[in-house]
Amino acid sequence: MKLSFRWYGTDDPVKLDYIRQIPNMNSIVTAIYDVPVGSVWSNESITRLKDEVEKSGLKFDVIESVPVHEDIKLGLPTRDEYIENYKENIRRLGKAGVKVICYNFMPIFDWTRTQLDKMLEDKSTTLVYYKEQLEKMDPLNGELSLPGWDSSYKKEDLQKLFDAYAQTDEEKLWDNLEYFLKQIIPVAEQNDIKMAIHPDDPPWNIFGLPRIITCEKSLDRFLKLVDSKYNGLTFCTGSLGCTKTNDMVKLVEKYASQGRIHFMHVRNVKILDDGSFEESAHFSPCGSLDIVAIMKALYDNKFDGYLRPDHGRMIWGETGRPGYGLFDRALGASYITGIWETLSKTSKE
Ligand SMILES: [Mn+2]
Repeated sequence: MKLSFRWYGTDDPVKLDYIRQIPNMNSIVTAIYDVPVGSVWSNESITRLKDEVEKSGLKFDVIESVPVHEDIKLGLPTRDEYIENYKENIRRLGKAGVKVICYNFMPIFDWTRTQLDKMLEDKSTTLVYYKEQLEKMDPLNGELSLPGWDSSYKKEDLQKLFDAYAQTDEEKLWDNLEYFLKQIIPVAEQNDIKMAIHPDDPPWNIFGLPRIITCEKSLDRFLKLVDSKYNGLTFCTGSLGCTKTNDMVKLVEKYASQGRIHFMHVRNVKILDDGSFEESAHFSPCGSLDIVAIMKALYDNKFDGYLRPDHGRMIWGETGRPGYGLFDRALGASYITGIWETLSKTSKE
């Protein structure tokens, strides 16, 4: 297991030097953020980013994300041009030593929450998804702002995208994903980069838009589209795990034993009764997931990919990017490291 940490570049209030001080930290997970989705990343900006990361004593080997242009997801004629750009990005990142690229295939919206600063009993704040709040949101009224989402869309553009997706059901989205994978996975193989799709978060349709990477059945289907180890998963426990119908321990065991998990996002989530959930501290009793059992499933299957603590709460007065402060994620990283050390020292072999 190679411990890693997401970093948003030089503008991130969480400095690389701080991340470096977290025990057992190995790699930085980052991306080029100042280019439009679908364009080719310049070699200069890749090199600058790599140098910056390596200067701090950490490794530059995981990219999250190279985003997939909506035209690819929609299967528009213009997709081929964007797929060529995507391939070029894989080649360039391969030359820079990158080993894993995380991406997702969610239409329009990335991870979705209804509130970013819900206060918990201990007065920390966290990200939540309340079904009741979501049902009151109108993505087309021009006021919606969501984290992890490109809010630069103009109202008219968003309406056009929604219209386009009205013709794109789940099966069409699967076809478009397959078309994309069949072109990019051979390039990933040639450049020794493992592609790792992030599951949909939350793993169900929102705002009437289809979502397909949601459960065991869909993960099986996804892995068969191109049956290569270069076509793998970012296994996000907080995304797949926000519904009780997904058994995290069983799924981690299954896909880790198949060698198809290249990147783990480990976080805990508290599932509420009505299809809502709250993000919680990593410690198992704080949420609905058994983090020790998840780590044991990885350990027993000799997981040697990358792993990062996922979102954290805001604690100790920290302010900054919701979910991506330093303190709670560092606590999560240390908790994970402690579990891993215990497993390695007490296992029989
Ligand atoms: Mn995740």
